[in-house]
Amino acid sequence: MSTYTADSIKVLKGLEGVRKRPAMYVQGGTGVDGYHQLLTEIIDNAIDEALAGYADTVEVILNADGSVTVIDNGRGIPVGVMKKEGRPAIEVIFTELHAGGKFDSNAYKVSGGLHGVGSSVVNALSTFLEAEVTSGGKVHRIRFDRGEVTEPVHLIGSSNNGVSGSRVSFLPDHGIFKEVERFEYGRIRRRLRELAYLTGGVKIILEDRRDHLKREVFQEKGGVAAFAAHLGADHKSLYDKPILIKGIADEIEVEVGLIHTSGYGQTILTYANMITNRDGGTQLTGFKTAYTRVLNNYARAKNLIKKGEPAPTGEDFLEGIACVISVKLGDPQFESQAKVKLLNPEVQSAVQSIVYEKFTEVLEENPKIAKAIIEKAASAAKAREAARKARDLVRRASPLENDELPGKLADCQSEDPSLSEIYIVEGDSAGGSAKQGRERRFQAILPLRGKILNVEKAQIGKILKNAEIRAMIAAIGAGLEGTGDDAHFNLDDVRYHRIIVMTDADVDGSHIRTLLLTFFYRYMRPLIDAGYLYIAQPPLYGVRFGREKELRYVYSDGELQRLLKEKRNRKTEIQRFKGLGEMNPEQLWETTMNPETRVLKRVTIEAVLEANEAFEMLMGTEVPPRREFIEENAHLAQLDV
Ligand code: 1YM
Repeated sequence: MSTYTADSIKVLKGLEGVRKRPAMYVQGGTGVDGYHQLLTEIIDNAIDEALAGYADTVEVILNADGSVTVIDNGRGIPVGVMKKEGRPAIEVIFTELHAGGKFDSNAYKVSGGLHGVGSSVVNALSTFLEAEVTSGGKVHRIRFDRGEVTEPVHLIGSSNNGVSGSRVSFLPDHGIFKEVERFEYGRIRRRLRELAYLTGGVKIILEDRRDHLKREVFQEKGGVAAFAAHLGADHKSLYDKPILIKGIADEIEVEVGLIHTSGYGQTILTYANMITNRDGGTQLTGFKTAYTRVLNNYARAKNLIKKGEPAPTGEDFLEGIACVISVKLGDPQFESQAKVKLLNPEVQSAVQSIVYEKFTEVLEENPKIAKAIIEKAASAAKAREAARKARDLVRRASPLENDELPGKLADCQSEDPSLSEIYIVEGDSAGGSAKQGRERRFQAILPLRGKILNVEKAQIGKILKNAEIRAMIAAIGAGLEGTGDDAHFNLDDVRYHRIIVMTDADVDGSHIRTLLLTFFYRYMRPLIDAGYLYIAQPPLYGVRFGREKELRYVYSDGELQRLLKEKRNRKTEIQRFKGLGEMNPEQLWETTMNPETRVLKRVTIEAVLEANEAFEMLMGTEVPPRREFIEENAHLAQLDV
């Protein structure tokens, strides 16, 4: 047997293994996640070429036939025959498992999705894969079907204008990714936009040729600093330009972008080799240590904390920050397959020393910025003190953490949370109807009076004094999180596994619903993650037809139009329900509360980042688009938050 044949048998065996057990090679499995990871892998190869300095443009095209094309203007994937293998490099790259690392001359490879198994896995799991390489004035092409070479590398043309690059097209095998329909524009867009920030200047184009042509260009020369500004854009910033900290230590590239805003939350995104680490890790620890130390030193040296005032803690210094920490290194180690946390200890010291040195410089050179940050932290410290006192007060008056239930609550009889529901109802009169109409064995009612507090705009001390909020905390019975100190939200203590927000179907109702969702999002987030939060859907109209006057409930304007068309010939009576209070208890039960007939929308968080954006856009700013947005989106749940 010639080495060529022996090699190809080995290769086939390898790729066969991938097709037999795809989940072993693709971290996201054979669902939508895995499907998109194939694309991520090819995109990452193109991005690597850009980061190595050889390409400045990467293009992704979603083709009409469902396949995808990725193009870069780099050196071109090598097509020459490799002496040792006796085969063209490009063929080896797309057919040999683990080919990636062996040739990589890059200091690091950013691709993370397939833990380095790379291009050959994409090939094995695609009905076809085609690559065209332009380099040295020649254009070559190779094609594979389900991992097997069907057209070996051959010359297809010449190119005399000095351009070079790679173009890879493939169609994931739907016999393997059975339940996946197609590539999702939104998901790909999100990743490309993120990459545009993280690469700091690479031009990234996304084109969709499937339904109607759509094309977007992402290019962020401002890099992580622009990213931070974007994350903080919904609040007023405390100074003009975001701060950029950059450096290399111990062969680890560190980039931090940050800005301080008038908001009260903190948004910190952490990346290692462009992979997001949701739980941070050593890069985050290194940053926080240096950041706090620098600010403490500065405040002390310049006497910026007044005598008798509480000293800011690390968390106080982070109030209102929007920050992106990105590190690139040769051998990233993660806590789990999901790569949620970075472990490399050397990263902590690298980030710490770079942030310490550069951030000190920034403060020395910009005393106004330094003063703004420290004043903000001092006020956070005061608010924290006040909150602690308020919490103590609240505990004494009507303890958050004991069993005392609010007077307005009409509780259910069941004590089994998995069977119990609570309706949080706008207004006392609707609350009254709901109390009469409910099935008291498992349905509890908590009426709220008027508008609830906008928690985005209030400090925690004030939030905890608000009667409506205290009633919700006590009724739900699981505390709250995000208030610093020792406060926790404990999902196991939740008294109802269905928490149903029921507000009027008008602008005020949707505003109240938004305020409630914001509260839950900020302070009882695990409720949403667990799928316990719902929105009730009361009808908009009651319509009667003809002589027998049968009453039909209608839940949207579109439905009303359809119904009117359908029953055109019968002169009709339309009643618009302006508020829940206009329905009697029986009607409320029948339309909105009876588990057999009602429609509930579950509130989910698709992407934390987008939820954040949506909420901040809705709740955080002073700008007018907010009201417009609320009015247009009477049904917030449709936002997918
Ligand atoms: C659309 C996807 O894969 N571009 C790409 C890949 C490579 C190179 C350039 C490249 C890298 C190197 C030298 C090097 C790859 N090369 C290899 C291997 N775009 C896309 N552009 N010359 C060209 O890293 O030294 C693997 S990928 F293995 F040949 F080096």
